[in-house]
Amino acid sequence: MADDSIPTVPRADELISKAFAKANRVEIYDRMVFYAQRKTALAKLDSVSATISTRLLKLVERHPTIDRLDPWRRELLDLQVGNDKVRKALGGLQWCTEQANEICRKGQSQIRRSKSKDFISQKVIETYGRVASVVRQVSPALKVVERSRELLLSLPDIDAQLPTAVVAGYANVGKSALVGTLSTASPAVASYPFTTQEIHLGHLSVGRRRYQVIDTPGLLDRPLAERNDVERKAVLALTHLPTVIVYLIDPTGTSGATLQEQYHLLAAVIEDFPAPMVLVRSKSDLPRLPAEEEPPLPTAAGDLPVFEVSVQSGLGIGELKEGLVAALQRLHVPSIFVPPPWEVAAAEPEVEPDPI
Ligand SMILES: Nc1nc2c(ncn2[C@@H]2O[C@H](COP(=O)(O)OP(=O)(O)O)[C@@H](O)[C@H]2O)c(=O)[nH]1
Ligand SMILES: [Mg+2]
Repeated sequence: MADDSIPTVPRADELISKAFAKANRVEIYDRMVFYAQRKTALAKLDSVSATISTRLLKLVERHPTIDRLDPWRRELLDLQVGNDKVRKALGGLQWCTEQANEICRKGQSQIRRSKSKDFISQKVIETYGRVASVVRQVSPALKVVERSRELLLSLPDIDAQLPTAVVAGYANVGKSALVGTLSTASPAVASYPFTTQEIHLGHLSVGRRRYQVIDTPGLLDRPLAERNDVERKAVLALTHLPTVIVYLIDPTGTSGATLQEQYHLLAAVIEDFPAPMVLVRSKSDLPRLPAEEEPPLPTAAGDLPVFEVSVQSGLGIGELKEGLVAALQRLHVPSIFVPPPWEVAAAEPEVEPDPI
């Protein structure tokens, strides 16, 4: 997504010293010493306002508009930084460029009218001071934008418009093996915010269609009720993606989890996640319990399609792909996320900087 291009965010004092250092190198020649001094002073202030406004406006323009972010990223950004805070911070930076330009322009107009060398050097120093002060005022806003940038850049490279299979189930039931088999290339690993977990992101191509496959070790392996509030919201944010949950059941006993335990989690995942689901019984190349010794599926899972597969022998993988793709195609995928007009209005930059 476009967040690759969010430029690095300077600290207020860095921006100030960079702008002044650059302006201090400006020197305009004129045969008349006084005119040389006056033209140089005017050009220095041009340089200061250009450096500051270019840098700040680039930050504002290249930061994704919150209301155009896909709902998954928007939710995670809200959890991490607070979307209102980010909106205000961006508004604050915009305000700062306008103030800095205005201060320089006023300084210049007084310098233009002056015939005194002392007045001019005094005015340059005074204008620098006023510019530095408005930039310092947005120091908290710069920190907020930096946190927003860090979060957006750290997120896994998930395309919120692609139908996505999220693979869930106990540890060692065969999730990674299955995601590896379904994926065209080897899955990319990325950390998932607010959890200590990583997710593995692969792609499944069928004909010209592409789908995402996400392996979520540790995200969907225990009921959400056992997580803290932020973690729970971060995991639930996955349901903002067009998602089919693939729940793996290992009936061989080799994973270390009993069927009772796996069904208990299955019932919790069904309850926690409002997403269509397919069930997969893994490792079908291995011996399993006699059918009569298996506990019944949770009632809520009674009508779900079940696929018996073995990653080892390839058995059932073709059927699973077909069934999964059919479920993925039935998902409603918003073509482009377009915000309602009242959200656009609310996103208009504020006039004052955030006084945090
Ligand atoms: N025999 C057999 N072993 C499998 C199969 N799928 C996975 N395994 C093994 O089960 C273990 C756990 O698999 P893994 O994919 O890491 O499980 P995860 O923790 O759910 O990701 C590994 O040793 C795999 O080699 C299968 O279809 N057949
Ligand atoms: Mg795994």
